[in-house]
Amino acid sequence: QPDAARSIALIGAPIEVGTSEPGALMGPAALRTAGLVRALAELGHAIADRGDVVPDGPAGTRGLEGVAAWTRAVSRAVGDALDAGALPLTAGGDHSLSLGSVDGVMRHSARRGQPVFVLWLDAHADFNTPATSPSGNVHGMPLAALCGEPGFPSLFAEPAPAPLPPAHVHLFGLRSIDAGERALVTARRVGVTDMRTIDEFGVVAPLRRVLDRVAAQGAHLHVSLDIDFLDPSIAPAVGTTVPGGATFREAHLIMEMLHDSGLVRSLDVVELNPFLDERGRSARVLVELVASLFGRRILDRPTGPIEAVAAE
Ligand code: EXY
Ligand code: MN
Ligand code: MN
Ligand code: MN
Repeated sequence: QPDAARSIALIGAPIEVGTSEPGALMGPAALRTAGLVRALAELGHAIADRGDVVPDGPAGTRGLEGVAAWTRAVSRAVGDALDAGALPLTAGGDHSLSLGSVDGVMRHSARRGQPVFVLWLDAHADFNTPATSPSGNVHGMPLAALCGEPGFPSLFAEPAPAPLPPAHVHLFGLRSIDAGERALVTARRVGVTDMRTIDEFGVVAPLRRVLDRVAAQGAHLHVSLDIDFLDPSIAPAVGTTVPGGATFREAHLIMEMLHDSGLVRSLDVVELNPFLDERGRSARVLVELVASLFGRRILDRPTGPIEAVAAE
C-alpha cells in the first residue's frame, strides 16, 4: 500500500520529430502495453489515461518547427493536469517533449510563486543549442532552450515564462557530452552527478544532496527519466545507447528514494523506442521503475536504517 494515494494523469506524447531515429512515436503505446496504468492503479493511485497529445500544427515536421507545435500542446496538457490537482506523467516520445512538460510546470509554478527544480536522469546533457549541436536533433537541446540560451526560434506560447535557472537543473548519470554543451554546462553552473561520481560514491549520497536542496527551496520537483540513463544491457530500446549506464539496482534505488522523498510533482518517461526493443523488456523495465517511484516496495514499510536491520 502506498502511504499517499495520488491522482496521476498519463499524457502520451508520441513525438519523434526531435530525433533522427524513427520509432519513438510508439513509446506511449508500448508503455501502455507493458502495463503502466495497471501497475499504478494496483498501488492504489487514481490514474487517468488522458490519451495522446495532438500537436498544434503538422505532426511530422522535423526539427525545431515541428517540435514547437508539440511543445505548446504538451505544455497545455501538463498545465491542465496540474491545475486539476493531478501529477502529470508524460510518456514519450523523444526528449524534446520535455520542452512542453517543463514549460507547463513552470507556468503552473509561476502562478503559485513556487520555484521549479528539474532532475534530469540521462546519459546526455541535452544542453546543445542550434549553434553547438553536432546533429541538429532537438532532443539534444531541450535544457538549453528551457534555460533561456540564445539561438532558438520561438518554441513556447507567449508570454513565455521566465527561463529555468540553470542552477535548478541537475544532470544525473551523465556520460556523453559534446564539446559545445560541456562549455555551456560548466559556464552556467548546471548541477551534475556524472557516472564517474556514481562509480565513486554510488547514487545515494549525490541524490540525497539534490533532494535536500529541493526540500529546502520548497520547489516543485520535476523528474525527467531518459531511458538511456540505464545501461543498454537492461534497456536496449533506445536510438542513442551509451555504454556504462545505471544498473537496474541503482535506478531502482533512485526511484525508491524519490518516492520516499515525497517531493516529485511531475514526471517524464522518454526516448523509449519500441522498434529497437527485445520482446518488450525495456518497456517492462521502465514500468517497473515508475512503479517504484510511485510506491511499490518489497515490504509495506520503507526499508529502515541499517541499525534497525541488524536488530531484527
Ligand atoms: N549530444 C548528442 C546530440 O546533441 O546530437 C546526442 C543527444 C542525444 C539526446 C538523447 C535524448 O538524450
Ligand atoms: Mn535525453
Ligand atoms: Mn504544483
Ligand atoms: Mn539521452
